[in-house]
Amino acid sequence: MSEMRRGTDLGENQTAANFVADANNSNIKQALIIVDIQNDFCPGGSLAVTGGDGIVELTNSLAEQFSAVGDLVLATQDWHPADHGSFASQHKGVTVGEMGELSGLPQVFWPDHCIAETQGAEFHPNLKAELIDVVFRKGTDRRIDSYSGFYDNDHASSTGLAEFLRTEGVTDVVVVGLATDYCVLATALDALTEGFAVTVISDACRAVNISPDDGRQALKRLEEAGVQIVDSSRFGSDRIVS
Ligand code: VGL
Ligand code: ZN
Repeated sequence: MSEMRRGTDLGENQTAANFVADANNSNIKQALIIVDIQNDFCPGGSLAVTGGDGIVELTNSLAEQFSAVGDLVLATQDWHPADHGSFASQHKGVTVGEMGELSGLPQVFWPDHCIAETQGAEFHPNLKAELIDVVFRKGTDRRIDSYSGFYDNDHASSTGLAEFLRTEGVTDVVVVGLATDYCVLATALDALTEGFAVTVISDACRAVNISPDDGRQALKRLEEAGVQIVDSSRFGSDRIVS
């Protein structure tokens, strides 16, 4: 597998154009995973991430690049029942942002958000949804939270994303979206565990930052785990980097 993935390393002297060419001329098959770019995570939403809408244009241009060369564009969608156990509103005396436990796991209690079939759960209106090949919904079981696009937080139930990627012959995934410190983090870590080569495009993500450094810490954790963290200026078919 490591042989197959060598071309994913964007070396010092390699151009981003080469990177894309390599990806298209070898056994590497890439998929873009757009994590939770939904109204509730954008300004005006119930769990608004600062600047959450600021990644939409960059995400669209990445999706266009992937789509143009026949690579898959996938998205995850946080999709909760109205009585989801991660909502502070479901627990007596619990306030938003407080830590507690859900299904025996540590849990941050959130404002009600991304309730299935509501406007808050819809993708940001400027996200080019027509470029998305398949959407994977998560967080549908009220008893447990699901930050990762692959598994619930207890890893007991799968969304089918890993199986789908393998069926499609995908070797490398590129992750962008909201939020860096929760769903991007969990999705990228699970992707690694599932054996994919993983890149996170840092400027195409935004963090909740309950603590001001959470986003930065998440990227550090990802890098230490083996995820390639890159800026979009070093990732793209139409840019030359030195
Ligand atoms: C998310 C908190 C709760 C996320 C989802 O998409 O990062 N964060 N639900
Ligand atoms: Zn959620």
